[in-house]
Amino acid sequence: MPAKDAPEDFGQRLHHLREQLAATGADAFVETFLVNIQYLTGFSGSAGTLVLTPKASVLLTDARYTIQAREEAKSVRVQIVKGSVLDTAGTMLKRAGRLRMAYAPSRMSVAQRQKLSRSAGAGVRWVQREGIVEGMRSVKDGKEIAIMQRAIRIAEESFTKVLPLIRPGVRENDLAAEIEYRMRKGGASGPSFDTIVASGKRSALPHARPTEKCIKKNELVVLDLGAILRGYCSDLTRTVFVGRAPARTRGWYRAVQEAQQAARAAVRDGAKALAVDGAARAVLAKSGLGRYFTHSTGHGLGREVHEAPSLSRTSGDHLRAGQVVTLEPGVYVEGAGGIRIEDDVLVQANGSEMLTKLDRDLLEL
Ligand SMILES: [Mn+2]
Repeated sequence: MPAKDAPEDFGQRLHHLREQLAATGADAFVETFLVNIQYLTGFSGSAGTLVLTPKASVLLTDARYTIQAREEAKSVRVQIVKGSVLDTAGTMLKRAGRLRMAYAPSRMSVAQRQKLSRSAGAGVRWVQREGIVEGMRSVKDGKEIAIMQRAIRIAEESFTKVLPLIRPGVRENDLAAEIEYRMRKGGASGPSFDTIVASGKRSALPHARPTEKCIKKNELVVLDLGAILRGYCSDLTRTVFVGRAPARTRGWYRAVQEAQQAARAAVRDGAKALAVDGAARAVLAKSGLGRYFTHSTGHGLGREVHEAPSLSRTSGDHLRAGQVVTLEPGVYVEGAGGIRIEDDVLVQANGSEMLTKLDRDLLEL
């Protein structure tokens, strides 16, 4: 089968992971974070532990997943465990001899770690290795990007279908429900996060939850939505005005739009993520809106709706070709309202490709 038509190459991912572990002086690895396990093996169950020793790659799970694990995780040995998965994993490590065992402290609970080391015994030396799988995940291959483009399309189509419903008298909750229903009907397995519909003064809350509040004339409405397709997330925000927007609101909108354009112009392989954030921030500062931009410019997008890299003021990340990041500057003025425009962008060698195709000019409904 030619590579580009092949399903996700889990064997290749495991091989790549082993190379990276070796480069950091580790010869074994344990993963309990399910998102990483699915990326590495294809297994989509809700319980499991992946163990890599110098000689074996083993997915341990329980009897609920006997059939599913063998169907999904073909590049590893599947072991169905009757008792405690972690105890069994630890015992397996004990038998494997002396190991330098890498694990990511941010992805493993203290209780999991204690259970593993208790049954693994003194022959295993535990070494902390943060972000190895997340680093691999952040750079997408063509197949992953194609799936993400479809996830974006589902969100865009849902937004477009719901647009005629945004009118005075409609509740925020109803719009959020309609958006999520449309995404499901469009093929999504679910929303990437709880859909945000925030109107009027509530639009100044960047992460508002939809409420029973009815939309009124002459209000801003922020809609932030995303679809999950085959495990990959999209993330999209549009802000609309119900009625004719006053000059001040148009000015804010234009500034946010320009901030997003400036951020996009800074996106390319090798760019400092904080420089992308800085480009957006500089535009808003110049418009006198700097203090109303209260969050970071964007984040990586993939199997998690927020993943590496971080496009923030303090980020130490460098962008790499193949990463998909959001660009989502905003202004939030207490008592008045908020505006955010969010699109998903693919980092390329000399620039970027805008994956979101939806128009981003101010919509007056
Ligand atoms: Mn986002």
